[in-house]
Amino acid sequence: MNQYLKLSPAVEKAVSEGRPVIALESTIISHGMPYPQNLETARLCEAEARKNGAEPATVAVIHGQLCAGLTDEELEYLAKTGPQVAKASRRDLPVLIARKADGATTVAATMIIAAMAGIRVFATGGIGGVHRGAETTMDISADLEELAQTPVAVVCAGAKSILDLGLTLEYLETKGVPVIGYRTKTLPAFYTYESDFSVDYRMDSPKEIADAINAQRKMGYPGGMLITDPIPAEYAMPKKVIDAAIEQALKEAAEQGIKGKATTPFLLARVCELTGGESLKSNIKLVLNNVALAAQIAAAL
Ligand code: PSU
Ligand code: MN
Repeated sequence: MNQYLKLSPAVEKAVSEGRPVIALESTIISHGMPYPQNLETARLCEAEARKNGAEPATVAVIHGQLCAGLTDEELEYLAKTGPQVAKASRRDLPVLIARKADGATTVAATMIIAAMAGIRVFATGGIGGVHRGAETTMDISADLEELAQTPVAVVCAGAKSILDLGLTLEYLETKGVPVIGYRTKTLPAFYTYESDFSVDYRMDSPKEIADAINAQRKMGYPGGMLITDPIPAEYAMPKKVIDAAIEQALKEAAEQGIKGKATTPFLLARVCELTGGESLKSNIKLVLNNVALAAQIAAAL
């Protein structure tokens, strides 16, 4: 086992016994939602995974250790410290380890640590992707490269339209990442259950998805899979409301010269503020929905 990896006793036991385990990320806790809803959501996600028969492994870097499975004190620390905790993507891991520092892991970094731990399914809210205007900024999330090379299936509610959804799909196609729609042919757009884009394949059961994941592994080539799980209709937001908030947030980001790793957290926080509590409520519901599906897929593997 990797010398920097540390599994919680519950995760270690579940992995070694071959029981279902799912990874959960921590940037969503520290940079994706405000306190105290972030802490409540992190705890609810763990409970939802257990309810659906899977052991939750929330991933973070703590004192330079790559942790899969956190204590409640660690969850609370990440939630309360918020954006003061380093946002940790692939490029940040070596430095955080060397400095024995803490980091909240993005989708990319969570996939790396999940794969090291032998965890094959991971649930989150939304992934990073190709940002609008990427043809000049070159802002493309490391999450996409990770999906191309690391064998973990990521369940998400699609992507927020802070991203260019069409270019994100093109990038995933180039990189050979299958994009699955759970009970839909349409790519979900996070707060809304549909967009103008299509997924590669529609699948209607956790078993069907598990079969594709197993086939990908048995072929012996690298890479993950993106499973998009639409927000339940009763929690979706009106498209007009959310589009207006996103446009406003993008405008402010450009005016303030927000760049690099600050871009996604800035946009997430502004969209949340601009829509009041409504978008946050949707966000929490869709994450829990994804956790339930991820747990069912892990059980079917
Ligand atoms: N999109 C969301 N919510 C999130 C993120 C993205 O709707 O919380 C977080 C995830 O942790 C994701 C990261 O991996 O932002 C992407 O950041 P960047 O675009 O800087 O790669
Ligand atoms: Mn970026």
